[in-house]
Amino acid sequence: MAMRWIFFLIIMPTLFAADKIQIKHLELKILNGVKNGAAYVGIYNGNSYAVNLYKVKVDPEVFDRIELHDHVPRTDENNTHYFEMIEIPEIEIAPGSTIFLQKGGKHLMLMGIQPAFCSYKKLSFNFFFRSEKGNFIKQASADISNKKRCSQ
Ligand SMILES: [Cu+2]
Repeated sequence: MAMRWIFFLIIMPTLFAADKIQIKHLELKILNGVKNGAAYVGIYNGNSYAVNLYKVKVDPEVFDRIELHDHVPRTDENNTHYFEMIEIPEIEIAPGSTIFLQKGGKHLMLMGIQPAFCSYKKLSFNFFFRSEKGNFIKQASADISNKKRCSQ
């Protein structure tokens, strides 16, 4: 009986944490003839504490890997301003707020699109979060039935 309660107390907080995360408008940008793609998404954190997205994996694995990216402003030797895309270790989402991973800002980079990409109509994305209440995973699916890339 005691064991059951210990199990309950350890597991339940992270289940609740996942329940209060909403993954919205997951959208892939995959162009013809390019090696990498991007994914845009809104993530709402309804918990009373911050959560950090630190990894995204796709099932089936049709990309070499998925990286978290940001655009940062830079200035070159001719004093020209430009944005550089860099990999970042994680993305924090404050309590009660939504973050939009989108073009020109933080985004998911789909590295190395494999030929197998064209064999599927749907992909399942697993978003890995850490928080003060433990780690958890949230899933969202992306419809990829409409792909110009694979039409020839
Ligand atoms: Cu990128």
